[in-house]
Amino acid sequence: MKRRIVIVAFIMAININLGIAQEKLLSLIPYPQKVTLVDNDFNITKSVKILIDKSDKEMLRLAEVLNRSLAQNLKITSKARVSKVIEIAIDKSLAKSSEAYQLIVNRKNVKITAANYAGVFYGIQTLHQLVEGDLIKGVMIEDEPRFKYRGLHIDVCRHFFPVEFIKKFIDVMAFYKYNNLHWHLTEDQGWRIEIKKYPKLTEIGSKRAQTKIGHYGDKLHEFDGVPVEGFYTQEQIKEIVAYAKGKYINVIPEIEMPGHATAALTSYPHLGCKGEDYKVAENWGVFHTIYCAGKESTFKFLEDVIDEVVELFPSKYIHIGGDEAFKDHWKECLLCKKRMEEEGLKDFHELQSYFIQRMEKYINSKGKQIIGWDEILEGGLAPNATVMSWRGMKGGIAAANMDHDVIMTPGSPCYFDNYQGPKSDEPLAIGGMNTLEKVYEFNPFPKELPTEKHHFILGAQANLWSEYIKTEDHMEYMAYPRACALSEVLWSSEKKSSFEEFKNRMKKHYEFLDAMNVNYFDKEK
Ligand code: TNX
Repeated sequence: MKRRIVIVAFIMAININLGIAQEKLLSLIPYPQKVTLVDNDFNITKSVKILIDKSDKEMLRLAEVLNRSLAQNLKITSKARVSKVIEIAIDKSLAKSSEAYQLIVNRKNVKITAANYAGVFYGIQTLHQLVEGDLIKGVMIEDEPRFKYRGLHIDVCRHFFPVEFIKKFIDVMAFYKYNNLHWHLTEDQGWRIEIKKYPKLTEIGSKRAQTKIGHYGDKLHEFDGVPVEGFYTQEQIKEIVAYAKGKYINVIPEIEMPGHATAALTSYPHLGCKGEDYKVAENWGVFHTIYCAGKESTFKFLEDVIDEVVELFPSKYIHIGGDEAFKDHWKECLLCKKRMEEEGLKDFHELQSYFIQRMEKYINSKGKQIIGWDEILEGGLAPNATVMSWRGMKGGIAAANMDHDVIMTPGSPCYFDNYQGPKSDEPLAIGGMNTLEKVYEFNPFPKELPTEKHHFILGAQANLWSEYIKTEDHMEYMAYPRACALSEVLWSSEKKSSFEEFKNRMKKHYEFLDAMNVNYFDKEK
């Protein structure tokens, strides 16, 4: 009896291994949930047509997306009777997650079906990765993401990155099935979003005279004398938001408060407790400058800013920061103390919580939700807030246990501004060590969190803080291939492949990145 069990287990093991071994042949990232190989490839010839419902405008646009991703110019038809077709269609009966799709490739046809357009779009991304010359590998794929929030964050404040680069960044995100771009738009070192009511934010706040040379921990404080400036006009912001939408990526703006506000206070000094003596920061680290929580004018200003922001971003979420707010200026401010008395707040954490909750109420009244860094847990969490857990996973665990939504972005391994290889071989970075393997092995569900709370973990995100990232090439170098690994963490099944096997598939993806003219770190090269 025992022997039979052993034999059955052995045969099962062989089958499972063979299954995985077979899958290894396909260089797909993120790897789909279910792949079955079909010994029956599809040949793309000039006579192949794209079959769609032409009365459907979005499908027509997706047919063009398909043509572009296949580097083809195939005719688009609505006639079902043509012989060889690549069909893309909505099928409402596929009621899986809103981003699920099915992809079938055989000798005669290619067919992508999904209950929603996003699924069709993801099917097209997978199809793109299956093309070898004029051949598409025969497969049957059923796919849907493991997490509904799959994000990358980009800091355009410490260094500015132009519109064209943001679009290119979005292109690569879409290729790896990310669906949220967290756009960090305001900081001590620069305010990067045009606000019509407060023009000085960009006239003054988007410019700094120079930048500290070297690491901020260095004793020597030498500056390079090179001005850094730049901001996005509202027209450019709309352009980027629309561009991202076309790739099923939601753009979440971050307007930092109450700390990280030096550029705003340099533009409008009366909003700070001190009322004067601010300068757009030229160094890195955490600053003492903070919006005054005692003045009504601070809230009026921030509400006005939010009024313009909500018009520009259809995103359900507005990120309001909340991180690293030193309270020293509040402690010396009579108005802040008066506010605490009036509101019955017992410490400065509670004053920060008052600040965030007041802004949350305003943002909720606009039909939007706030996201804040995990410091917003201190002094009392705003009732409807989603928490971004960055100081490890503990903030996220606490928030999920309080039935709040969470996005995991722990410094290790989600801070892509950290080193990815030996320090001596790498360009200057902030510190840490987040290797590709560490990213690949990341599990956004912490062991300590009870399973019944897992649904509060919406997903995860990697952050690209740009203190030491000055160029587009360098930004891409820090992002890839780590963002490829994270895409698989976020999309593929928990029982995903081994890291060795992922690295194998990555070889083909270095070619994809080359084809997209994207720079990357590649230890193997
Ligand atoms: C912490 S993460 C910050 C950023 C820095 C980053 C550098 C967070 C909410 N605040 O201001 O750029 O570390 O890794």
